[in-house]
Amino acid sequence: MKIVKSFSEPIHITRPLLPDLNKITEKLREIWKAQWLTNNGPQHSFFESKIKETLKVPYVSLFNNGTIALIVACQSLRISGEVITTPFTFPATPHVLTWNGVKPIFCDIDPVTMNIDANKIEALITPQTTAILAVHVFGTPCEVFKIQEIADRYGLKVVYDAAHAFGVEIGNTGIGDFGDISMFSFHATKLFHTAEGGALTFKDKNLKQRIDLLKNFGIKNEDEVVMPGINGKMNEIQAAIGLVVLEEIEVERVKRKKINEKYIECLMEIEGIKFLNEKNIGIKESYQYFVIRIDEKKFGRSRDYVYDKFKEYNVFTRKYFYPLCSDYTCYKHLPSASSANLPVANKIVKEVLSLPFYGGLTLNDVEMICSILKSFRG
Ligand code: T4K
Repeated sequence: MKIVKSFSEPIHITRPLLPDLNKITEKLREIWKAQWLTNNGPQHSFFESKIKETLKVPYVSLFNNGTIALIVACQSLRISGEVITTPFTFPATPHVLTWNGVKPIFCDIDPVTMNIDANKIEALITPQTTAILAVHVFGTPCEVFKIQEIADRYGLKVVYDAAHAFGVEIGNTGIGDFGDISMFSFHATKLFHTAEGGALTFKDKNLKQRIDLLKNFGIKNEDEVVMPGINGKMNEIQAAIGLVVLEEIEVERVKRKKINEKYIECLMEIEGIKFLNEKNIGIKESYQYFVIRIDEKKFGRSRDYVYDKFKEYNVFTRKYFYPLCSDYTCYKHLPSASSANLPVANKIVKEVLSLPFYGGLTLNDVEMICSILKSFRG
């Protein structure tokens, strides 16, 4: 039997893209010289224009993190009552609804993409529904055309949590160009980051002014505060990091594409292991996560067994997005949170495992991770 070795150093789920420190220092010098640290400084303005170009969207507003950005997105659209969303996501998604005084209504997910199942949205619409908050989970686009068609028919707003979808395109259209507003997260764990940070993208020119006011306490000028805003501003250091990281993003994407291919090559033959995004024709991918699904019956071991066992080999995988948001103590009382209402999500959440995925991982590391996984078969 082949001997499977452990890693000598811990292998994490991700590592941030860290550009040459000299490039960051150079930017910090510019900031120090300008004596301007936040509140719409020169780095921020330049970065905003760069992000607009990169994401191929008409309007952008930068934020200090993705969660605050999403809270402001809901405020700016005056979303109220009930919003249909997915239970298979990071806690931030339903929490922003609660912070807006809105009731999340959980909709089941698609068995392949793991995104909200567009075919199940309509049955959940009530007179209180004002919007759909969908997530491009792991960077896979939602059924944007079908969702828009439903929203138009019922007069609903569409907000996308595109936290994982930096640079994703459908055809030649930036993913942030769909729906009323999309939110991108620039957290350190994302393909593209500003340490912490985020952005909203949208098509409506009037929203630009409203969103920019909302993220700056509603201050219009020294004499007028026109709405109850919050502090959502991205600072100059975050913007500077973003400008430097942006220069390296395509190189990182190519590295991740190769790692993705290596994983598929090594895992293809294993019975009971499925991948996400096997065929995504016409889609430019984010390469944000590498996610597998483990069929316990066919693989002979459960996802939880694999997750625990990997640690013995110094490999730290993640069960994103377990537990389902519908199982949180703050949401499980909702009728839409019942497992009978969410059969696909409840099945998938026990199968998913995100494997280490970042540009610094070598192809040899990937082969080792896959050999370790193979050795777990029951
Ligand atoms: N919507 C969705 C769908 C999201 O996934 C997220 C965030 C949001 C909204 C909210 O956006 P932000 O407000 O965060 O901009 C991480 C991230 O903190 C979070 O941003 C992300 N989603 C989520 C999927 O992953 P944790 O709790 O898993 O992070 P943590 O600290 O356990 O880090 C994971 C691993 O990454 C570590 O084990 C090692 C590595 N790491 C992490 C950091 C922070 C590093 O190597 N260096 C670092 O600086 O949430």
